[in-house]
Amino acid sequence: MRERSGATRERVPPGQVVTTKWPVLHYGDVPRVDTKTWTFEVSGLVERPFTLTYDELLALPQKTVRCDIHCVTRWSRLDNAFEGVPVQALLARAGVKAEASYSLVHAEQGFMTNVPLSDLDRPDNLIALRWGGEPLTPEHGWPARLLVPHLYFWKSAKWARGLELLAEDMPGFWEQNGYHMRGDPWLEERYGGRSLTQHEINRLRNRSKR
Ligand SMILES: Nc1nc2c(c(=O)[nH]1)N[C@H]1C(S)=C(S)[C@@H](COP(=O)(O)O)O[C@H]1N2
Ligand SMILES: [Mo]
Repeated sequence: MRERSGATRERVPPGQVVTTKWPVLHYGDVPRVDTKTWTFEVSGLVERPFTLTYDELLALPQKTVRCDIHCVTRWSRLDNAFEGVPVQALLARAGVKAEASYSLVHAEQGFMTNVPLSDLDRPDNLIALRWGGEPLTPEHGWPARLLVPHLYFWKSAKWARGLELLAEDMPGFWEQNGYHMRGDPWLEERYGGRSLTQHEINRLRNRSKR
């Protein structure tokens, strides 16, 4: 942890502490991934759903995003250089339908996180493949993770496998366990209240598929 200069303070949301390390945080085990069978799917309320192989994803135009990341457990890491495929390029290719207003990001082992479409459809969001010029390490999400740098980092699903566009909001894994549905670090949208029951989750899932 470092002392904060004035300039740093302006970049660090309330209640956060800067770290120069990059902690590893996730539920469950680091999945084993075989890039020969790996796919990335864009589905749900889109005109042209599609599935990419790993090689097809790698062949798409990529860009570098320099950003700060903010974990809800109160660490922030400044000046990260992620490289990957812009989420907006995938959304444009799929053709998001007018009814879509939310998304669920799907990852290995059934992990999900929900992101409103207005937060997903932003130029700094990536399907990130590299960090600091090197491929992501397995514990940080190799081969591909979502990057949504303006929201708390739990929305940046590691080991991402797809985006599903939905009409209604549907809580993902951490959100079902009480994390906020949106997660803006500048508004300290950390926890949204109580955890949901399985019955409530099933009801929401049926509604969002309508
Ligand atoms: N698949 C998956 N992605 C995940 C998580 C998880 O449990 N599973 N945890 C989230 C949380 S809570 C955080 S803070 C970040 C941590 O990313 P890092 O380990 O690369 O720092 O990953 C997010 N992405
Ligand atoms: Mo987190």
